[in-house]
Amino acid sequence: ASDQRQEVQDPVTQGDSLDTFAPDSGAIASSIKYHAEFTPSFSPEHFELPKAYMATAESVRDLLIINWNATFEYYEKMNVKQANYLSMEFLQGRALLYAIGNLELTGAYAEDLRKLGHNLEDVAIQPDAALGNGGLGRLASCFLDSLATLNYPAWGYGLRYKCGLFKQLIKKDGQEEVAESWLEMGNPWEIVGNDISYLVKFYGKVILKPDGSKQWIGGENITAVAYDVPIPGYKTKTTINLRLWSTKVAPEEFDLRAFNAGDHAKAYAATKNAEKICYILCPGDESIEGKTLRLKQQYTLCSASLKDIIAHFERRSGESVKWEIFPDKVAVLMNDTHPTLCVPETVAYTNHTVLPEALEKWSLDLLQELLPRHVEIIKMIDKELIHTIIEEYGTEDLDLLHQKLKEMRNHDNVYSSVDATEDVDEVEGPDEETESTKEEEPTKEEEEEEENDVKFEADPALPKIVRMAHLCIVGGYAVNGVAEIHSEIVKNEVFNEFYKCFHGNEILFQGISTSIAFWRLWPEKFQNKTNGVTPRRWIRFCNPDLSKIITKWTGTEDWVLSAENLNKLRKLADIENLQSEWREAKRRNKMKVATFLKEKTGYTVNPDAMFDAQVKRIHEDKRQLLNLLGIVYRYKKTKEMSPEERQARYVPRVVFVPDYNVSVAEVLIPGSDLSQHISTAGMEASGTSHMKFAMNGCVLIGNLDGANVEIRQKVGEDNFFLFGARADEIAGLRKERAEGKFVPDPRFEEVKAFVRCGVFCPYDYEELMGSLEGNEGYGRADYFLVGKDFPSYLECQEKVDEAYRDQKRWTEMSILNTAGSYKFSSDRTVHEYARDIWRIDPVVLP
Ligand code: B1N
Repeated sequence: ASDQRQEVQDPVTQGDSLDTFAPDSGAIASSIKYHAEFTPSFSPEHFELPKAYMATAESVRDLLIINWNATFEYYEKMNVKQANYLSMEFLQGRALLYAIGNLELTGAYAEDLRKLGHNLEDVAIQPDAALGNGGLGRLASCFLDSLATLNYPAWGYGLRYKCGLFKQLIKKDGQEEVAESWLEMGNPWEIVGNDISYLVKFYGKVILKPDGSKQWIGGENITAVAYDVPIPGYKTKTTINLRLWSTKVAPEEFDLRAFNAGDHAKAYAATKNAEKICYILCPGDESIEGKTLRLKQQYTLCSASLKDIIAHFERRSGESVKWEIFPDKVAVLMNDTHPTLCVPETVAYTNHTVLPEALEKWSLDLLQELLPRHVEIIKMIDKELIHTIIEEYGTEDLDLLHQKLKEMRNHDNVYSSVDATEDVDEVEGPDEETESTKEEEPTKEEEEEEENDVKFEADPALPKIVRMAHLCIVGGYAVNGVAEIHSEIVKNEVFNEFYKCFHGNEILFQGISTSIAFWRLWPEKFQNKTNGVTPRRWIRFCNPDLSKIITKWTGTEDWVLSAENLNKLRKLADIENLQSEWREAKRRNKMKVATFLKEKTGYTVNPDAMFDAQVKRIHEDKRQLLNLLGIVYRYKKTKEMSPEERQARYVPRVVFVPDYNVSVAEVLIPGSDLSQHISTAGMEASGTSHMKFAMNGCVLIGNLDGANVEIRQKVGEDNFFLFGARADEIAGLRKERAEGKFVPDPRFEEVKAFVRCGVFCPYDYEELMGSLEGNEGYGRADYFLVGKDFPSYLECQEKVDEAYRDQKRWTEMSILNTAGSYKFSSDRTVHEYARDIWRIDPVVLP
C-alpha cells in the first residue's frame, strides 16, 4: 500500500453548498402522512403501529438518502481513497431515534408526530438489527458510526441474514434458541440495489487454458444482491454505506425442465441452496453441511464485496484503469479471519481472539471441493512463505530450519498457511471448453522450488488444514490486536513465529542480552489498535440525563465529538453539587432498569441496592461461573446470619435478563453501579462493554485482562477493583493445577459442596462442578482457574460493598470512571486505523 495521502479539493463546488434538506415544522408531518398513505405494505384504514413507525422511518430515510447520495457522488467525483470494512457481523440495534438525533431533528419529529396523535418514543418500536453475536459485531457498528461522524470515506460490507441473533428463552433445562426474522414487517432502513448484483461461484474445477492462464469453471452459481443501509454521521452531512449482501438463485440455475416435469423439489433445490446462505447468522457448524454453509457465507461476503470494490475502482478510474494504484484507492479490512478468502487482494487483518479453539481452521479437502482455484492460490502463497523463510533464515543449518518449520506447523502454534506443500493434482482436464490443457514444462526455477517443497514437506500423517489466521498474517499488509495486552500476546506468543523470535542460546553477559540467532519475519506488520465505542450511542443517546450533566459541568457539548473533553470531569469529581446531580441521574436510570426488569422478567428489584451487572456471551472463559459461585457464597453467608444482622444488609437478588441486545444494553448500562469483567487473564482480547459501563459512570471489578488494563490506567487504580492472577502467571498456574499441587481455598470447597447438596434445585451438578475439579471425564482441570481466583474475587467484592457504603466516595469513583473513559471512544480508534492501517484522510462534503 502506498503511503501517499491525498489532498481532496473540489475544484467545482468549492464554496457552493449542497444544502441538506432542513424541513420546517409541518413538513415532517406531511412527509409522514405521505408515506402512511402510499406505503404499499400496510392496509390503508388506520394510522397506527406498526404503520406509524414505518411511515416515520420512511420519512427519515428520505432525508438520509439525500445525504447518502451526496456523499456517494462526491466520493465518486473526487475519486477518494476508501476503506472497506468487511465483517460477517454488524450489531446495529435500532435506527429511528438514533438517526433523528444525528440529523438534529428530535424536537421537530416529536412535535409533528404529536400533531398526528403519536408519541415519538412510542413509535420507535422496531426490532433490533441484530446481525451479530456480541463484541465483534457491535465494534463494527461503532466503527461505522465514528467513520461517518469523522467524515472518513469508508463503507461496511456484510451479509443480510434473514434471521439475526436468535431469540433466547431460558427454560428449565437451559437456553432455548428460537429463530426470529427481524424483516417480517419490512425494513425501512435498506435500499435494495436490484441493479447491483454479482455471481458467486462454488465447486467446479480449474482448467489450464491454451494461453497458460487458469480458469475456474462449472460448479454452482448464486447471485448476491446489494441491500444498502445509510449510516448517518453526527452533525455532518456525511452519510456512509453499509452494503449487506442477500443471496438468491441465479436465474439460469433454476431447473425449469424438472419443474415442468412435476419434480418441484428438484427444481427448487438450487433456490434453497442459494437462499439458505443468508438465512441465519452463525449456522451451527458441527456437521459437514453446517461447515460448508458457513464457508459459503464467508466466501459470498468476500467474493461479492471484492467484485464490488473492484467495480468501484474501475468506474472511478474512468478511461484509464491503472491497477498499480489500486492500493492508493482501496483499503480492505478483515474483521477477524471470517473474510480470509479476500487474502489474495490488498488487505489488513484485525485479530479478535487468541483462544486456540476459536482460531479458524478449514479442512483442505472441503476448501478444495468448494473453491478449487482458491486452494491453488493459497498453495502459491504457502510456497512463497517458505521461500521467504528460507531467504530470511538461510539454509546453512538445515536441521534447524526443519525444526523451525515443524514447530510452525505444529497444531497449536503454527504459521504455514497450509499443512501440505506437495502438489495435489488439482488441475483437471482435458475439458471440452479448452483446446489444450497440457501443462507447460516447468522452468528451472520451478524445478528448484519443487525440490525445496519436497525438503520442507509437511508431516503427511497430519490432516491437511488451512489456518485462516496464518493466511491473514501472510497475506495481509497489517495485523492488529484490539487491546495492548492482546496485541502483545498476538506477537509474542500466539503468532510469534510470524513476528520475530530468538532461537539458539540467549546469553546474558554483564546485563546485556545477546541472542545467537534471530528469526525475523514481519515485525513491521504487527500493531495495536485498542477498541473503542461510540460516545454518541453509548452516552448521549442512551443516557440523556447524564449527558446534560456532563454538558453543564464541562461547559459545552463538545465531548460528543471530542471525547477528551470528558476528562474535564476529573477535576470536578469531588464537588458536592455535581455529585448530587450525578447520583440523581443514576437513580433515575436505575428506576428505568427496575421497570424494565419487572416488565421483562416479573422480578422486582430495589433501586437503593447496588446494581452489579455482568454482560457477556455465555462462555467458560468469561467466567460467569466465578460470578455465580461468588453470589452463592454470599447468599450462604447471609443465610447463616442472625435475623438482625441480615436486616441490616440487602439480601442478594439475582436476575437473569434473557435476550440481551443493543436496546437492552441501552437501558441496563446507564442504570448499573458496578460491572464485572472477570475473564481468565489473557483470554479476553479486549472487551468493549466495560468501555460503555465506564462512560456511564459504572465502577468496574476486573482482572488485568483485555482493555481492563488500559481502563484501569485511565480511570486511576483507586477507582478500579482489581483482583486475580495476571496473564503471565496463567501457564504456570495451569501446570501447577495439572500436577495436583493446587490447594483450593476452603471457601471454594464450601460453596461447591453447598451447590452440590441441591439447595437450589435437584439437578445433577456433577458435570458443572466436575469441570472445576478436573474429575475424570470432565476435561481440563479448572482450565479457566475459577478456583484459583475465587478467594481474591470474594475479597475484592467485599471491598466493593465497603466502598458502596460511602456514597460520596462512590460517586467520585463513578465520575472518575466517566472522565477516564475518554480514551475508549471509537473516534480515537478509527483515527488510528485511518492513519496507520487504511491510510485514508477525512473528506468533508462541501
Ligand atoms: O471481539 C471483541 C472483543 O472486545 C472481545 O474481547 C472478543 O471476545 C470478541 C467468531 C468471534 N472475538 N472473537 C469473536 C465472534 C463471532 C464468531 O463467529 C469469533 N468475537 C470476539 C471486539 O474486538
